[in-house]
Amino acid sequence: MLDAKPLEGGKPAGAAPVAARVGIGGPVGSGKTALIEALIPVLQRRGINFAIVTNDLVTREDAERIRRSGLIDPERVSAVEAGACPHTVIREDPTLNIAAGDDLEAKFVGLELVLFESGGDNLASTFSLELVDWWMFVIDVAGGDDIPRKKGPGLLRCDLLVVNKVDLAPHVGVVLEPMLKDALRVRDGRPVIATNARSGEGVEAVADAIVAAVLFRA
Ligand SMILES: Nc1nc2c(ncn2[C@@H]2O[C@H](COP(=O)(O)OP(=O)(O)O)[C@@H](O)[C@H]2O)c(=O)[nH]1
Ligand SMILES: [Mg+2]
Repeated sequence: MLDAKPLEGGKPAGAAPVAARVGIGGPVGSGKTALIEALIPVLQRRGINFAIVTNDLVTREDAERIRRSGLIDPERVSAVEAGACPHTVIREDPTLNIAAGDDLEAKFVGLELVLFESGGDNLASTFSLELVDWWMFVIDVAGGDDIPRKKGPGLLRCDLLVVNKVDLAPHVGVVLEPMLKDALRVRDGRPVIATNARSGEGVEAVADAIVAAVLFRA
């Protein structure tokens, strides 16, 4: 993965067409991997040719979990070991992730989409647009209904904010509607989708958003 191919404007030299690249960031445990697991069958049903890159601090745990899930050809899942700072490899120096995406694209002809799961970070993590065309940020209801009001750059700047674990709201004393309203308000009305990655609630809407934003399909 370190022997990245020569890059021309972030794309592999001579390779066309280039798959759309979508980032999935957010705090540890918010449900990024669970959302990917829920998205896999939805994207497959829509006939989308896609692959996944995960980022963990010093392990390949998320990649192994997705590979073992039986939901997708394990060869379509790559792992980048992010080292100490997960945001470094999605923002300051995304070379390893770009190379992982390029490798997948070289391996799977006609690849249309690569999903990049960031290592869990804090509310400040954002993706470099050298790496992704579009990115979402996943927070969860159990993290507290004050999270949107804390306005981290990840939450504010992402193309889509996902508020996951809506099923847990009654158990953690959160009233969902005001939390979603706060999220929409701090984002000046840019998209917010509520999900339960375990039951699949809201996941079709996330797929719709990805498809409309980067695959330009209805
Ligand atoms: N109740 C509930 N649990 C969830 C949901 N999404 C994820 N989880 C659980 O939250 C934990 C962390 O999820 P994971 O996908 O590993 O988070 P990540 O660190 O952001 O990738 C796991 O135990 C998941 O099963 C959800 O929508 N509802
Ligand atoms: Mg994960």
